[in-house]
Amino acid sequence: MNKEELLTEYEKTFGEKGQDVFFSPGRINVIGEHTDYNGGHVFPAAISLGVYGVYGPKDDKKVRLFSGNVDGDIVEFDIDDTTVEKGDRFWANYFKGMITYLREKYDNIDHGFNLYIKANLPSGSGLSSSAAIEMLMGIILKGEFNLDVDRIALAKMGQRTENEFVGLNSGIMDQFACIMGKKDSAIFLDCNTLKYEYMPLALGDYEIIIMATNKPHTLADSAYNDRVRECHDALKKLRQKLDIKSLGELDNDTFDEYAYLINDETEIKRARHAVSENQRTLRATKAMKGGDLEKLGRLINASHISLHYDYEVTGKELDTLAENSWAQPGVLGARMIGGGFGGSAIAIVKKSEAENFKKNVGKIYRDKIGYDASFYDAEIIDGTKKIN
Ligand code: GAF
Repeated sequence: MNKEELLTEYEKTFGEKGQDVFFSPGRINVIGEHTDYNGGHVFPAAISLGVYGVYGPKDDKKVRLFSGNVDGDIVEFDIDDTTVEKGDRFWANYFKGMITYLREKYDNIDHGFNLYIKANLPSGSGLSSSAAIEMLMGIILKGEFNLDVDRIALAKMGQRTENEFVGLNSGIMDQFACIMGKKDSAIFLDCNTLKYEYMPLALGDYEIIIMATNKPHTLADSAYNDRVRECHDALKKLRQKLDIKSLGELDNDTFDEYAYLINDETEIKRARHAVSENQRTLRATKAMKGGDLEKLGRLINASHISLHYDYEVTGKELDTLAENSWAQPGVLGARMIGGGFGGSAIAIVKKSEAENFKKNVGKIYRDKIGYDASFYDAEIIDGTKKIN
């Protein structure tokens, strides 16, 4: 959608003219899955699929939200209302959390607004529409009220919104990627220290293809929180003998030597993934820097294997996409991304094979799963910003 169309939609919805238009990207993650809340590394990038927002300030204290993607009414609440929303209004929590945490710090947020949002990425696609929305809200309020808040602080508030308003005990990767994204680069982020480095996604003759499973409903949130708890419990047991704060501090050999302390099959598998995935991420970014794309591809495949067998967050839709990608000509690597259970996968595919790839994997997926996957060639872009 272009800016004019979005402004027209705003006017139709609220009966007056909107002031500014923003875009907040979703994200992919090259490698480093379920490592963020384990104090490990991630390697995500912001993409050209995300959420638009049209903003208009109001004199009263009401926030009025309308989503062009959801079949529903305007959701309205007061800026000082901090209750968690349930049912049909649940999606307002992504905004409410951000407003609440910003108002805790800045007392000049004294009036409400109208906001029309429209996503060009499918919800539930595992491409972080929720983080995109949180960061959209953060950047809009930062601009409107001239807040002296930096982007990383906004990412932290987004994570807190997930944890406390949405009930997902997520790490910081998604918000960080959406708001700190840089054109044509991925972000190599240490989630323990929040030190980061931009690395050009120099893929030469290859491109990243996003594959959305379109799986309708998952119970991803409760299974996600189970994984967080299992890793936490494993860490507690390892700390009887190891002086560590997170699983991300361990290398594979040390984990191997001390895993006996965990003494629980599920927790051993979860922690083994957290440790090995972090180590893979370190190796993958080295491979990327050294231009060894084949190695990067193998590590991406290994990530999927570990997410399948040790972390058990893939499922038949994501496995069908990844495993059949591996078998296609011109593919360096493929894996699920995000929380898992549904959502999306990525494949690194030779540009000249891309159309063939989509056709072949698309057909296998439809035959096996019974409905279509969607394929996207997204661009890697800058983080959340106003559209001029
Ligand atoms: C979801 C979470 F929101 C992230 O914090 C991250 O843990 C990811 O799953 C898995 O790597 O997107």
